[in-house]
Amino acid sequence: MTTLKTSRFTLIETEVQIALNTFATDVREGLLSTPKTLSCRHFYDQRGSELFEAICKLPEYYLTRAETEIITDHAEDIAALFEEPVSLLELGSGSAVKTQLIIKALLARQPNLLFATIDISQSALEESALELLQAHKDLEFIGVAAPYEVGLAHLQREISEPRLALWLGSSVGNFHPDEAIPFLRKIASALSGEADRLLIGMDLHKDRQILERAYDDSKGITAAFNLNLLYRINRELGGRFDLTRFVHRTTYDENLGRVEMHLVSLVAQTVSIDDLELQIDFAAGETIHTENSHLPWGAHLGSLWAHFGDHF
Ligand code: AVI
Repeated sequence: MTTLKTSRFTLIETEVQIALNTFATDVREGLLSTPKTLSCRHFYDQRGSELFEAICKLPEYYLTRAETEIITDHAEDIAALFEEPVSLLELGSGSAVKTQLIIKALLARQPNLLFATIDISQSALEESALELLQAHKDLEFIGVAAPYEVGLAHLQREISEPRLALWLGSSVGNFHPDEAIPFLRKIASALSGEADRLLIGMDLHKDRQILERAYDDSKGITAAFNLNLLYRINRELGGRFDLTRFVHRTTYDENLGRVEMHLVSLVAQTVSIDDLELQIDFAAGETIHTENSHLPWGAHLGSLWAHFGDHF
């Protein structure tokens, strides 16, 4: 573990994070499997993170706007849930407007605030720290560059109760419900204090048209975000994907209750990835499945409450 500390800023890089730089391994496994897949967690290199920021500002991508409205209306009520000064913890890097609304509401009730955030990307943590520390002089920032589970275990020891954890943006939707429940259990056991709370953003069912537009916008930004995975393979692994021979496709699967993103090969082709010494064959119309965004959380809320009602 490496720790970098100045007066209001601590950055912790865990060994597990270093070991988890698995882009090459995941690309090999995903493109050799049937059907072909690439994990959505590899979207977020520098360019991918910029494109995601742009997606969040699109008129079609209602999620960010809806969540910001809810938090704007309720930030003070959320802060008022705590009788004592609280520490804030976020899964994902907390530079966004939504986090700042909560920070402001908490700082209106307590003299200073410890804000800890877990993100796999060290550069996202550094950018977030810069923005937040400049905006709030009474804030102390701890960034943990780690997968969520590792970061949570670490912060559970380091940060005393009461804690308010944020998991926003419907990120839980990128998990299959079978994976989400065990992960939520881990969060619950890390935040086991009587006064600890979790604020989580979950999307609900919408009309097919609204959903498909949200993930296939008219400016083509989501398409660029999806195709960036192939650019990333070209840049980082010596891939030879011709980007004019793949297109972005979004479908809403009503039975599975999820929006799927795919990259479709327009022609039969073989693509080399030099650094991996791989040749990948694609049939015309064959897809690489890159992301699921699950929506049936409305239906699951009852059972979630039964599991976690005592904690959240
Ligand atoms: C980060 N995650 C919750 C987004 C989502 O809606 O699934 C990622 C995204 N993919 C396409 N647009 C946005």
